[in-house]
Amino acid sequence: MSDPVSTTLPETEQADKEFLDDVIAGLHRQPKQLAPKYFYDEQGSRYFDQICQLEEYYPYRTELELLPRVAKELNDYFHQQTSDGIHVIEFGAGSLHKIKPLLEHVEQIDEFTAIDISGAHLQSACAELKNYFPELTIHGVEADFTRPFPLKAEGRVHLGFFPGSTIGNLAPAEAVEFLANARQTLGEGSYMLLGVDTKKDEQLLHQAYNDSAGVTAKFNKNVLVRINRELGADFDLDGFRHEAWYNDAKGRVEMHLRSVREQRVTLGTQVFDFAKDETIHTENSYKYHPHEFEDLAAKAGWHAEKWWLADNQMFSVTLLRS
Ligand code: AVJ
Repeated sequence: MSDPVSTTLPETEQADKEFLDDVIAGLHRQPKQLAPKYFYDEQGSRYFDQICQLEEYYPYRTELELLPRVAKELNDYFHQQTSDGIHVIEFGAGSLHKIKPLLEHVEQIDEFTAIDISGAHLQSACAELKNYFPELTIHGVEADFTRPFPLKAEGRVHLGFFPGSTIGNLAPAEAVEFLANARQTLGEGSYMLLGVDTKKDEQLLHQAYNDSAGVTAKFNKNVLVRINRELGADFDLDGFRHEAWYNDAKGRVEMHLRSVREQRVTLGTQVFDFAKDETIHTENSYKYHPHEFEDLAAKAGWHAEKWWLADNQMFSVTLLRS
């Protein structure tokens, strides 16, 4: 009899094997957990785009409104610093909406590398961007952005770009490690521009991750849909409920999938038992005051050169210098 796990697994695909290994390891942990990067298959990336259009989800729109002001100031700043061309490297680039204000206002940018785990989504986003900015050299790289990658030193300015508070998915120690790796990758004399969500009223945070249309719930559950489809598991989607809350002590929003009853889930030869009310922890979204983030970046060797706060203080952008 064939093993249902290995038959659905293309052996050549390293990434699929890692997905399987991570899921098994995560579901054997106590408490159970899954990494948020696994939300983003084709459907998951679409759900995330829908979240960004929600009234309750303030981070996307607040940052997008702040970025033109940031970009205009950056343009002046870089003209003072250098006459070289700027190569922007975006980590976890998604649908490439955030880069547009930078490309519109920072005149020295002539090259753009977008790294994202969702390959097909990235390719179409890159093609669309090329229509808007035909002069720009664009590279799309399908990869987990937390892995170090080689970047050729060509005597030009490297500007890392990490918008959307994606850094909030990492625990503070992991964020320091990521920032230190990015500093290594980008090299001496480089810069990094990050969008960071701020600490704020708990009610607003709660609403942002518990939207009334239920899109965030679908996004959260999509990881189970994906595990069923790609790895052949038998999660009953009605057996789990979306939950998100602000953990004040840790300064983060947590997302979980809570088992509505006692149940057993099978994945190939693996069996996972869930108690009633047991959760799978699927995401952390850390929030930082600008000065807290400055301290975090300093631990990775970066100097916070400038920072901007939205008028309503709901979101911040920080420029780091190596
Ligand atoms: C893309 C990680 C920044 O944490 O707000 C949105 C993902 N999760 N709604 C966030 C997310 C639930 C988002 N990040």
